[in-house]
Amino acid sequence: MDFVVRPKSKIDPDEIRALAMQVVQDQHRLKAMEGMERWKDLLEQLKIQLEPWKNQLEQWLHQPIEYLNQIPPIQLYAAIAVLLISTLLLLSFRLFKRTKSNTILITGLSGSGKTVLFYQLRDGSSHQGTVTSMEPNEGTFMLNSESNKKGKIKLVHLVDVPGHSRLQPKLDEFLPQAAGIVFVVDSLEFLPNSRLVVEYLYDILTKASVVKKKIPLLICCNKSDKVTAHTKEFIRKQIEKEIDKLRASRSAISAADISNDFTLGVPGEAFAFSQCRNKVTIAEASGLTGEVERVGQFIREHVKP
Ligand SMILES: Nc1nc2c(ncn2[C@@H]2O[C@H](COP(=O)(O)OP(=O)(O)OP(=O)(O)O)[C@@H](O)[C@H]2O)c(=O)[nH]1
Ligand SMILES: [Mg+2]
Repeated sequence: MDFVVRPKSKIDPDEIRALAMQVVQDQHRLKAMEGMERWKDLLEQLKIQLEPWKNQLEQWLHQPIEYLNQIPPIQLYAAIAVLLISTLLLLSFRLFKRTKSNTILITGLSGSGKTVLFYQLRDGSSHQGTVTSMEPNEGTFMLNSESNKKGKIKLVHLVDVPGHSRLQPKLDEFLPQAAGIVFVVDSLEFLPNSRLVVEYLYDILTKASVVKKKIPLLICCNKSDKVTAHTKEFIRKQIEKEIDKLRASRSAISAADISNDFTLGVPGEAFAFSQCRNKVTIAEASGLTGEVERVGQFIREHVKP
């Protein structure tokens, strides 16, 4: 059998492949360079277009810089300080305004009529037959007396804190956000409960959270619909007298367990509500019959529309 021996090719395939690769790479590089050239041209054009603007800006800035250089440094620093302080004041004022609370707390002994008052303010009805509250009753709403008013009215967040002695500490949870306190007193059963009423009121009026923030308080002499109800003047005098006595006994045992954050009144003078750091006012009302105008007024005074 004859075999044809082919002569070995002089063309090396690897060399050809390498050459082809080289050509492709060169083409890519050429394209990239062309692209870059185009960008460079564009940037150049932009630079030329922006040149007049740059000159104009320099001209504008030149005058104020010259002017600033002429002002003595002290005057300049003073002007900057005034600007900074007024900006800070403006910001803090806006912040303060935004965080102004709309919370009003209704508190007082059990059975004084807080829950009836709460519903009267909300719905204009008394929800007869309420039972002793075991939980704070709260809601955010428009006062019923203002339901016909037009325009923007700020909603009120009302919290009725139960008067049961075990639940009274709940008040502390709400005090930090309070814009005002309505302290409800049963004007019918005032005398038999006066000691308890005064102790609770005294504790509230001496709390740091109340004194420091000067939270206004309204003593609401409730159940004024009954003829046997005591007048607000009688109740005010009686409470002031009782606070006077309580103050003396509390300061005598100040080293003992009962400790109040602040003391009330002026030492050596008979106690009067006018001596309190926070504003204390007194009004008559009847949650049952809907005579709650003074309470509504107090709320609006401290929750601005
Ligand atoms: N005559 C009269 N009775 C009222 C008035 N307000 C409330 N009452 C009555 O007093 C009782 C107690 O009322 P509530 O509103 O439940 O008392 P509260 O203060 O919420 O009591 P606690 O939830 O236990 O803290 C109820 O029988 C009411 O009908 C009022 O203005 N006049
Ligand atoms: Mg209640």
